[in-house]
Amino acid sequence: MRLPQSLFLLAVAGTSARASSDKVARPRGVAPEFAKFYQDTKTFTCISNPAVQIPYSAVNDDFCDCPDGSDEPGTAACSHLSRNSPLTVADRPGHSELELTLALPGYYCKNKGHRPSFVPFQRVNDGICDYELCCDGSDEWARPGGKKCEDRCKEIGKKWRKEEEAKQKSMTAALKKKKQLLAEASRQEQEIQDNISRLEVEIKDADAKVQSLEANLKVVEEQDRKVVRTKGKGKVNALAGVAKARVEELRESIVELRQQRDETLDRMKELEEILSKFKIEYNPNFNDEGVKRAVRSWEDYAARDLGEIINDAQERDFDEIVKADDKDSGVDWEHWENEEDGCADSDLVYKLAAYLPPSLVEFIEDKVLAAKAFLEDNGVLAKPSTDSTTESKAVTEARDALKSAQDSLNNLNSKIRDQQSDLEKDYGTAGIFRALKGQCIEKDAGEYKYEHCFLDSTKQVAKKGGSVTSMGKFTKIAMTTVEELNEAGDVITVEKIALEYERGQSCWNGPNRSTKVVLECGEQNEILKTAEDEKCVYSMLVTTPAVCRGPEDDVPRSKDEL
Ligand code: MAN
Repeated sequence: MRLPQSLFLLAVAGTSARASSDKVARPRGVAPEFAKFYQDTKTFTCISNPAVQIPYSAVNDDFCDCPDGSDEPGTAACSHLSRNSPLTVADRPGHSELELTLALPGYYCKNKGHRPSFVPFQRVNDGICDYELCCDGSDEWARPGGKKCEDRCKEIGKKWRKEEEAKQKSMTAALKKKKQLLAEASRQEQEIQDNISRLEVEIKDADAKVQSLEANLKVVEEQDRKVVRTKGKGKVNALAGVAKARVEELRESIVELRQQRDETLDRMKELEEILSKFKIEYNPNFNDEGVKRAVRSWEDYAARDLGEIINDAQERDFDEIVKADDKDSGVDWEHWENEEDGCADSDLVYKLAAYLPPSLVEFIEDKVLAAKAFLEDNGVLAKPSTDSTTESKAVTEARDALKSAQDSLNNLNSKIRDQQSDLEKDYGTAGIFRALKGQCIEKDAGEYKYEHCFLDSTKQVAKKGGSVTSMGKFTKIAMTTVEELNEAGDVITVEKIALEYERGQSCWNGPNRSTKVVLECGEQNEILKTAEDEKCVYSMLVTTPAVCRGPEDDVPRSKDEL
């Protein structure tokens, strides 16, 4: 149910005031609060123009005498005058603005059994029963054309009171919900403030941890540099390792090749024996050209001096090479595997230290290290490579620990920034929309279903196929004006709170979609209607208890709240 901000249409004089005024007979159409102007029964003084006086008999004589229309409270004779906005002087030369404005709000209907109300003067005796404003039918007192408007105030009043009661009930429920929203919003805000306080403590600790780990890394790196100098094993050792493996591989290949060679020689010998036997045993008288050719080839082969296939000296060399023992094979791997690298940058110190008494070595070493660090920090000497392959496990671990502490510090800083910026965001009066943020409501309309998620997004979902189109992302809370009909049926301009959503899906040949969600007081969060005011520019009318105004909202706000 939609609730008007003010449940009363008109400010009507209280009963006691009316009772006292009623003692003096009021002319037709005069409200109790204006009765005092009509007490002189001889002369009538125009209300806004006291200089104009007319005989009392000219009141309600259906002729407009007063410039403010006050002499015709019960007829339409002065209805040409403006009720709300004064006519300009240009419209009626010779008259001031004030003179052309009606002094009375309209024709007063007593509406006994309901509530009194004013009818615009032009509707008096116009032949139409204006029951919504004048339920007693008194606006048609002259019965133009025989028109009689019966008094319907009893039934209309009863219906109105019932509706009013329902509205009051709904308003009470809405204000209760608003109170809950305010409580929730303040709880959420408190939670953010608590988060910030907690994060501040965590950041302090994390910062201290980072500093201590930075110092620790420096110390470990320094120690590592000393250790490298004293235990330096580097590329030579790595090379010795590779060479040893390669030599081992070659040795195995030689053993295998010798074995294959010996097997081949045995087979060759066997074949030569077969052929020698064949040469002796074949029958030369048997005139077989192929056999004769084979025998000749064999004789040529046998006549050739092929020399020793296996050379003894070479064999001895092979025997030496294939010996598995490192020392016997001539290479002292152990020596190379423990060899220090060539001249490191700090080795000079050690070379120098070799000539100094041991008590001075440490002193000199520290001085040299300090000088070297100074030169490195000032870019005179290149800093030693931090390549993980050359740094110790302790340095890697210290560096990793520092990195992970820095990461968690950055993470905490980004969390606190998020929370702080959330606190600075506009969530409406008393931050009430914080409690609604992310809550979604939807409504079917034609081929689409429209969705509104408070302070987040608006969407258009096609019922056929279900494709979702973004109608905008939340940008801000703003005030907007809308035109409405009041209970008297007049168009009035009212200010409302609106939630604005922009940069939605781009529209073919048009702008990016955007939505203005106009909020109204209501018991439920509900989309009343959605309209596409221009191509891809949408508006939604949404009710929510968050914008209902209770009695406390009319109390002037303190300086702090403004
Ligand atoms: C879709 C919908 C409409 C919109 C057109 C623009 O059909 O989003 O609301 O007007 O696209 O092309």
